[in-house]
Amino acid sequence: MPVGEAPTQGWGDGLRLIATLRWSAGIARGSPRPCIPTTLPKLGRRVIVSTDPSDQPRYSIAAVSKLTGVSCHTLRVWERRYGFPVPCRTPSGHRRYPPRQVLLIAEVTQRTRDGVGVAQAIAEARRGSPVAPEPGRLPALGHDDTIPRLIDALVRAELEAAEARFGRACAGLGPAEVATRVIGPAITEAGERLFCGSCSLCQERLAVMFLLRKLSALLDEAQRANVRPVGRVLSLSLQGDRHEGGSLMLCLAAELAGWRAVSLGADLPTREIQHAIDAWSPAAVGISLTLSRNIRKRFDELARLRGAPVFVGGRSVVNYQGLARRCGLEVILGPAIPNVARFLDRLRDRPGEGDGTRAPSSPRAGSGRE
Ligand code: B12
Repeated sequence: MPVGEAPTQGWGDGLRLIATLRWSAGIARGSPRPCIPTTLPKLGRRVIVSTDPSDQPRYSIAAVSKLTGVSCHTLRVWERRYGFPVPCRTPSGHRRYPPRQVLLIAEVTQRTRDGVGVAQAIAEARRGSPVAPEPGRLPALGHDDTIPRLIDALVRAELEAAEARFGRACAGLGPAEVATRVIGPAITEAGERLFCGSCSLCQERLAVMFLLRKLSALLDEAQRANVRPVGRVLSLSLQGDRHEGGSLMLCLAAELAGWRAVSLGADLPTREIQHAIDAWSPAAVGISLTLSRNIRKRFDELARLRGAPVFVGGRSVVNYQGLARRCGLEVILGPAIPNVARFLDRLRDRPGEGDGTRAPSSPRAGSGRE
């Protein structure tokens, strides 16, 4: 893709902003990627990205939250607790973050996902140098070049090489680790390459499809090993959301925890969830939320479901926790593995559940609005 010619979609641009800033701030790990768009659409407007990324506070807390995936609440807590990030204030007192702060927040988030503690990651961001993960916490394999080399092979469609690299990356890892330390980060890497223009859509698709197949294979294996499941858990993503990765992760998490995951795939109309509950009496329904489009409408629909507790998680849930809870949904934050297992363990201990029998047949509590 020529420099400056951006795809038109919203959040891809956010990621590209971060990639751009990483490049222009000169703090990228490894070699800079060939993506230096000069204009970016931001929340519907075109804005010029300065060559000095530390200037011009322009992003509201909500925009930063959407760009980085860190909730507004967490940004305020970090500010209070660690003195980071340090936004400017408008005359009316609203926070405004300069692009460089957005980059640093994204760096901190990435490092925490890699197993570094928040305080440490913030100290590192301030110093501009990486630190080792806390002892006992597993880093993503992305610290070395295993994941990038796997994606290199995939975007070149060298499938035998990709198989070999995937096999090496997974050596000695259990299924949960393969999913969380290899497949998840590799899908993210492929997505980042697309959005910063260093690979094309067909290359990203090839890589993502390869990795989703690996995730499905792990799921098959986990299902075969799980011979006496505790109860059924439905897994899906909602109508309008075609992302399957989160719901497959959810299935894997459930199977590894001893439950039978019934995968209903992506883009499922809510009325079908009700049919599935009526037909198969699951102990719970798990929903992976990647997009926040129409989220209020969807939550209102979910509030009317009867017959099984509904839990939601995924990247879009973070800013809609209150609304979700008011709609009677259970909110699970963080990665599907291990958090789904923790939730299901608690569910097993509730009377009348965990054996596939139904929860009380009442609608979910108040479908309030945010
Ligand atoms: C692959 C992909 C696609 C593929 C999906 C193919 C498929 N068969 O699944 C396709 C091409 C269809 C696609 C389309 C679009 N995509 Co897309 N896509 C991605 C990509 C690259 C990977 C998503 C993925 O599978 N990740 C792997 C899974 C395992 O990770 P995950 O979903 O984050 O799940 C983790 C956690 O969130 C959590 N989790 C997930 N679910 C649950 C549930 C529970 C209960 C719990 C506890 C935890 C949990 O656990 C997982 C880790 O263990 C991401 C970029 C990225 N870096 O992630 C963009 C991304 C998700 N897509 C995005 C967008 C904007 C789109 C499009 C709108 C683009 C467009 N303009 O067309 C469309 C929307 C289409 C639609 N209607 O759904 C944005 C979403 C931003 C947002 N939240 O608003 C992203 C983040 C890219 C970006 N940075 O801009 N996409």
